[in-house]
Amino acid sequence: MRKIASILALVLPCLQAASAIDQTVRFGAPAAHFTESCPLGNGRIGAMVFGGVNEERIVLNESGMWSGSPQDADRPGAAAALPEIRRLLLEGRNADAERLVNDHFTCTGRGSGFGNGARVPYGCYQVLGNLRLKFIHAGNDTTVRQYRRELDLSGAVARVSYMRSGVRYMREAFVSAPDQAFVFKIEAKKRGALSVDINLDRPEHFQTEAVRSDGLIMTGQLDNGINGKGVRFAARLKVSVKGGSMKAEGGTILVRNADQAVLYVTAATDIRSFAGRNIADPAKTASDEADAAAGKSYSLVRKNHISDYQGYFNRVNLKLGEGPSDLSFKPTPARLIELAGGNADNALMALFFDFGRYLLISSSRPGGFPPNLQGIWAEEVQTPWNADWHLNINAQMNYWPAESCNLLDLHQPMFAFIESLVESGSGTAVKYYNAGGWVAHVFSNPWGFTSPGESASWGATMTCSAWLCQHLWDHYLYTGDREFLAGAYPVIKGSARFYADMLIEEKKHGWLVTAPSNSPENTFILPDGSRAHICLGPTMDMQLLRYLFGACVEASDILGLDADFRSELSEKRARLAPTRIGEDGRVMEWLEPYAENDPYHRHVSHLWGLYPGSEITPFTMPELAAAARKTLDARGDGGTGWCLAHKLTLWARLGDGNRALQLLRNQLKPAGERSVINTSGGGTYANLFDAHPPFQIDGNFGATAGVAEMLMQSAENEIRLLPALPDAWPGGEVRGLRARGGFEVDVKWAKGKMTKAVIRSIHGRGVRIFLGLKSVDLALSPGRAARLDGDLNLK
Ligand code: FUC
Repeated sequence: MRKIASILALVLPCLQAASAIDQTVRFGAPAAHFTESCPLGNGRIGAMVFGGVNEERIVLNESGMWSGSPQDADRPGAAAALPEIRRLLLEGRNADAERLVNDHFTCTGRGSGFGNGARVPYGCYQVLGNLRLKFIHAGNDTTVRQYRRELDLSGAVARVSYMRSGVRYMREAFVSAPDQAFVFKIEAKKRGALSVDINLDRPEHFQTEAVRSDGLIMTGQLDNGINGKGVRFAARLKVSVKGGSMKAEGGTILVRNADQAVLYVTAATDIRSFAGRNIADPAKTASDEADAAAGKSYSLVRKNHISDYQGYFNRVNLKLGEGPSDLSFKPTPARLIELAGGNADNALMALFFDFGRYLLISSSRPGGFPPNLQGIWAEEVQTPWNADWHLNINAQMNYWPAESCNLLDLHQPMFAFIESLVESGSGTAVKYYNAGGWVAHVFSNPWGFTSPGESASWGATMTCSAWLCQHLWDHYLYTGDREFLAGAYPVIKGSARFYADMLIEEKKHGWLVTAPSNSPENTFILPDGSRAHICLGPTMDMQLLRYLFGACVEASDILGLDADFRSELSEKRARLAPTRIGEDGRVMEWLEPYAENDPYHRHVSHLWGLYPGSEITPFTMPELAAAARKTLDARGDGGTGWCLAHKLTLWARLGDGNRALQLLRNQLKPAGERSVINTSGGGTYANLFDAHPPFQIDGNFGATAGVAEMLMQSAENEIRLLPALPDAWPGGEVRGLRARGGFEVDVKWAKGKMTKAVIRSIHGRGVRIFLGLKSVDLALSPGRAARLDGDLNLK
C-alpha cells in the first residue's frame, strides 16, 4: 500500500462525457395494461400514458390520495401480557407465546384491514383518476401506421406518434415539478385534423364539471373509514388549442378541427403532509396552479421541466459496453424476452439501472411523501397491501439508491416520514412494551400507524423503526452534515432508547435480546414439529440494534451530548446476541438452530448485516461471509422482485459479480401481465416496473442500488472500485456515484480491468481506495480530485 500525503490537483472534470447512450423505453403498441404504460411523475403528481390510438387513457395520481384517518390501534392492556409472553419464550414455549401475542399483542380495531384498508381508518393509497381522450380521426382509412410509443428517460418525456389516413399525429407528455402540472401536447401534422373529446373520472366518490369552455374540475372526498369525510381532492384540467374550436358539453371538453391542443392537469388534496404542502382548498389550489402553468408557453414549461429533471438525472451516467446497439431501438418488451432467452443486452441492464434513478426522481421530492409500495402510481381504489409503507424491507429499499446514486437531496421525504412516526410510536412503545422512546412495526401510513400488525406471524417485527433510523445515520455518513445530524439525533436517540429499555437477557449465554419478535415473515419448526414465528432475538434484530446503538453512540459523541446514555448503549451493544454460524455452515436466522418451514423464503433478513448493513464483509469477517454465501445458495436465486434485488445487492457485497448478474437477469425476466399476489414469481413488466407480482416498485430501486454496489462500494473511510464486476460486462464506465465520507467517483474499465478512476472530494478528506487486493491512501481537500490509472497510480 502506498501513502500519499496530499494531492494538489485542482478538481478534475469527470471522465469524458460518455458517448451517446440510449436511454429510452420503447413500445411498438399502445398499452393494454397498467404495467405496459409509461410512468411520469414530479414526486407528487403521477401519470401513466397508455397511448391508445382512438382512446387515450392517462391514469392520474396524487401522492396525498389516501383514504382513512388517524386511529388509535394500540391494544389496551397489551403491556400486561408482556411478562407472560416473555416467560413462555424464555422457557422455549414459542407456540404458546405466539398464541398470547395473537390474542393480546396485536393491533386493535380494524388494524390495516388485513391489507384491505380502503374503507377502514387505516386507509389506502389510491388512484386520483383517469384523463380520457376520445379521438375522432379524419379520413376513412382506419389503418394505423408507424405507431411508436416511448418514455425518454434522459428528459422524462413520454411520446406517442402514428399515421392514420395520411396524417401524422403526435403526443408528448411530462409532469413538471417547477410548474406542478401534468402537461400533454397533442398535434396533428395536417391543419384542422385534430378532434378529441376529453373527460376526467375515477371509480368512485367524485364529480366532474366544466369550467368555462376550456376546462374541467373533478372534486371529491375519500372515505375516512368512519363517516366518509376523509381527504378532499381536486384535479383541474385546462386546455389551450391552436386552430379549430373548443367548447364544454356536460362534463366533456370537445375540441374540433384543431391543429394542436395542450392539456394542463393539476391536482391537490387537503391531506396533512409531513412537511411543506398543507392545502385548505384543493379546488382553488389546483385551479390557481392550472392557470399559472397554462399562462406560460408550452416550450417554456417543457424547458424548465427538462432542466429541473436533468439536474438530478445527469449526476450519474452508466455505460455498459459501446454506444447504442441495434437492440436499443427495438421495443423494450421484446428485449426483455430476448434477454431471458439468453441474449446479451448490457444496454438493457444499464437502462434498467437508469429507470430506477428515473423513478426516484419522479416519486420523491423534498416536502412530499416518500414513494409507497407503488411509488406514486396506482390505478385502483383498493391497492395491493394498501400501497402503504411496509417497513420490514420495502419502504427502505425504495431509498437504497438515494445516496450511492447521487440523489441525496431526494432522501428528505423519508426523513420527514420517519419523524412523523415518533409521536404515535412513543405511545405504542409504552402501551406494549412499557418502554421509553418510540417504535414502529411492520407497516405505516400518513396517519401515524405504529402498532403491530394483525398477526404474530408477520405483524410482530418491532425493529422496523431501527431499520428506518439507518437512513438518517447513513445520510450523515455520506454528507457529513452536522446540522442534519443534530436534527436527526433526537429521532435516533428515541429509537435507541426504546430498544435499550425493552431488551431482556436470554438464559443460555446472558445475551440481550428482543422479545417478543419474529424474523420477518418466516416460519420455523420447533423440536416437537409444530410451527411458529414468535421468538427471542432473531438475527436481524440483533444486527439492526448493533447498527443503531453504534450510530447513536457515534452521533452523541460527535454532537457532544448524552454521555451517560452513550455508556449505557455501548455496554448493552456489547451484550447483544452475535451473528452466529449454524452447524450447517449457514448464518443462523434465529437464536436457536430451528429449521425453516420454507427453505426458499423470500426474506433473507439474517443477512441484513451484509446489506444494507455493514457488519459482515468478506474482508473483515471472512467466515461469516462464507456462511452468507452458503445461506444464499440454500435460499436459491428465485423470489419476489424485491427479494431478487436484495439478493443482487448481497452477492455484490460478497464480491461475486457473476452471481449478482445472474440475479439481475432473473429479475429482468418478463413477468407477463401477472398481477395476482405471488411470492415466488418476481420479474419485470413490459414497462420495466418491478413485479412482486403484483407491481411493487421496491425491486426497481433495489436493483439500481445493486448495480451501483457491483461497480463501487463504500464504507466510512474506504472506497472499493469495481468490487463485483461480472465477466459479461468487460467494458464500460460509470460517472458520478457517491461514496460515504463525501466523495464522488467515476470509473472506467476495459477488458475486465479498470483503466482509470477519478475520486472527487465533496467534503471528504482521507480515504483508502481499493482495487481488488491493491490499495492506496488518498488525502484530499474538499473541492479537490485525484485521477488514478489502472494500477492506482496517481496521474
Ligand atoms: C412484505 C413482503 C411481501 C410484500 C409486502 C408488501 O411484507 O413479505 O412479499 O412485499 O411486504
